[in-house]
Amino acid sequence: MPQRLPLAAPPVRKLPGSRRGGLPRLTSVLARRHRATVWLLLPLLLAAAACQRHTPSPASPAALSVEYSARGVIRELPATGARVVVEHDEIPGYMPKMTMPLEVRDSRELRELRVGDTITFQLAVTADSHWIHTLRKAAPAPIPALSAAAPAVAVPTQTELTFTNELGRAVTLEQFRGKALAITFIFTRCPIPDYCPRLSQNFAAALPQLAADRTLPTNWHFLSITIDPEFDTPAVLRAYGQRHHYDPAHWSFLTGAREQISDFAASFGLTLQRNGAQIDHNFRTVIVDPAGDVQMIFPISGNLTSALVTEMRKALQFKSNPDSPATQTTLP
Ligand SMILES: [Cu+2]
Repeated sequence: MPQRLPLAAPPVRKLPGSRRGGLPRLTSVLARRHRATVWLLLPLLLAAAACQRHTPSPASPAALSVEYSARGVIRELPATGARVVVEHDEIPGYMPKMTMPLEVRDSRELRELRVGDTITFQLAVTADSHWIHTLRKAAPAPIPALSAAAPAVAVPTQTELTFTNELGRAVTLEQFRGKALAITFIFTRCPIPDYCPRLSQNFAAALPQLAADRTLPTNWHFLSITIDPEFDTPAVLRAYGQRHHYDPAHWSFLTGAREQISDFAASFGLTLQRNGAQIDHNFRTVIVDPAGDVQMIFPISGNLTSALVTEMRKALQFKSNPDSPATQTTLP
């Protein structure tokens, strides 16, 4: 069974107000899985944070205890610094397959590499640190996307996930049921061109392509949800949308309670760390079909425009009515 769109916040933290309906049903494998990941990664994240405060000194050869050969796909490359996020295969004898930040001590090794590249590398582990070196590009990676074949999650029939859109109106995710959705998480102050600005450009470029296709049904919508809700008020979001020539009929910008948004984003594997006006974050663009099934999660930034258009077409043509073949053109 496919992963379903969690229309209500994962029950990690208490939200204000009452809870009704199916919300507790979302005591989901999904939420538990991500919490498990966070706990698993916590020592590494703390170590990474500690590393940013003082430059790690290269370990002396005597301190080197063990080296592993590994292979993985680059999921994030920092604009500066030398920490790379790699989704690596199992490293036998050391750790299972996972996505994690890894320190690269010689940042020149990152020069030729891009997000989505498959690499082989050496992982050096000493008693008190670990880093990677000898990064080599391997065979090209397939389209970078997480499989949506995650453990099944029941969709609550009631939702208390309420946002405010860029026009200042209250909206719930439930209102978008029956539409194919592309959901992404951004903040308007994000200064790194290849991060949030790129995600918004993806939507801005995909929107007219979908809108111009008269063979497509029109029950689709883009949602850009801010991870900086205190700053990104409806007015700020609206101005941001206008800068991206957004069409309110097909693209909404949502703000809301910070915890609720963080929890919702975390249910797709988005992690974020606030750092003054900046937010360190990874990327999730989620394609949801009209039935509420998560079809695809893109865990990267970069130019996803054509992949987005393709996935939205798929969601609309193949999944909006499972009994009907690809030619169906349901209009809302
Ligand atoms: Cu950003």
